Amino acid sequence: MRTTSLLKKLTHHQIWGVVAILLLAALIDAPSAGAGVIENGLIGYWAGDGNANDSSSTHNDGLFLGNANYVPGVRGQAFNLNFGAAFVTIPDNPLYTFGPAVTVAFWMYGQVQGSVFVGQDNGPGFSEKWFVALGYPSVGFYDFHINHPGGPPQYIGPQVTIPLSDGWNHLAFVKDGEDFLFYANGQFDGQVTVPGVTMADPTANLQFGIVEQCCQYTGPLDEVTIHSRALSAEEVAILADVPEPAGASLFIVAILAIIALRAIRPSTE
Ligand SMILES: [Ca+2]
Ligand SMILES: [Ca+2]
Repeated sequence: MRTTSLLKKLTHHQIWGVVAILLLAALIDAPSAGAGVIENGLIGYWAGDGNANDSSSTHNDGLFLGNANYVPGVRGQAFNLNFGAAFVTIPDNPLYTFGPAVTVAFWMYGQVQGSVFVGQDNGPGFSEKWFVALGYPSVGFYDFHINHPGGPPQYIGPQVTIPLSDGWNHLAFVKDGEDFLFYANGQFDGQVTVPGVTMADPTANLQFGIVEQCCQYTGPLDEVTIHSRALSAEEVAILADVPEPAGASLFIVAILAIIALRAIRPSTE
């Protein structure tokens, strides 16, 4: 065979050269541990990989209650909030007393409406609360809801114009002072300015999938991140970057290996 005859022609040095190039190629191609994560300002990161642990430096671990189970996610596993009473609950933390800026982002599934994904809610009516939602209370709109005792409740968000897929979608809700910016699948999808708005600081647990027994999101949720600053459009795009499938990585390594072998093929003398 051609490959066998080629290998016979290689010297020890050349074989070790090939090994070194293959290792280097694998190293370059391997996703880094922080792929898809922005560390700067990260105060909460729930990856949903078989537990409700917080992988950020805050380490504010939560609990997945009810009929909790996990399904394949965008990265590793995802929380499956699909069983009616299943939701994630995380103790309040001083770091959730946000300053003027905050970014809440996550992967959700399908084109759902009327769903609350992430929030803290002290109770009904004009209680202290905040949450991020889609299609609630208005179908087809984003909602960054903020409420302080005495109200009025603020439902902040433009119309969704970027079509969501039937599969995984990445959403990011950014508060940058009085400006609220909304992103779908890494793309900017509108902005609303609310003069004088201040972020709510509830004492209630942070929850995924439900607030006040209302507006439940009944689907998979993955890679929930909270940053204590406004992420840029470029950073949101990194969060929304879908990891390369392993097959594609192996393909790239194989191509590099073939190139390497051809490059050091001994000249016929
Ligand atoms: Ca995950
Ligand atoms: Ca609080």
